[in-house]
Amino acid sequence: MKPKIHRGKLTASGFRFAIVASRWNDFLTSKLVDGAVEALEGLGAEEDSVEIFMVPGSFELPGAAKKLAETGSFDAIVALGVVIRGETPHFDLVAGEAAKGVANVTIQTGVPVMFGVVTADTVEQAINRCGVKAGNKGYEAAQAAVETANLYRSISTGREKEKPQGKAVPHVV
Ligand code: INI
Repeated sequence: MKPKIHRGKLTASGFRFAIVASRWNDFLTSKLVDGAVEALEGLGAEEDSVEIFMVPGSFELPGAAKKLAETGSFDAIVALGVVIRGETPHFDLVAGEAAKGVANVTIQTGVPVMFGVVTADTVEQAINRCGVKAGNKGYEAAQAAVETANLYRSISTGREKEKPQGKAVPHVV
């Protein structure tokens, strides 16, 4: 048996994206936004297909993402923020709610929301994940958004479907 593998293409053309970003630790989140825009542009997103929405902190990301998902105007949403343990006694609450909330929005609305929130113990660690020196979680999250939007569209339209190969297995409901 050789099951068909479905993968989302890495092409952003023809899709619409929302970036929702937290203002907390702005010197770092702005780098995540830059990385996300660079990734979308590099993958062929059209000029007016990307919109950016700013929220006060990472805790507010899921609520804004839900509103955006409900508009039906976006194929994928990229949620960006930076939560640093050293800066807040409620690190676990903010980071946990952001992660849980973002996952819930995807499940409730069917619009994929990427978790591009850097959670770090120190500013130094956060800097390393925001593309100031090397990797950029915003860039990665935007790439994941493109891949997932493509996959979801192909699942919905069935465009990738081919004639079944080998023995057909009846599916009884
Ligand atoms: N929000 C962040 O995005 N990062 C943080 O590091 C942070 N700290 O340290 O507290 C933070 N707090 C604000 C929070 O996200 C909400 O905006 C606030 O609690 C109002 O709801």
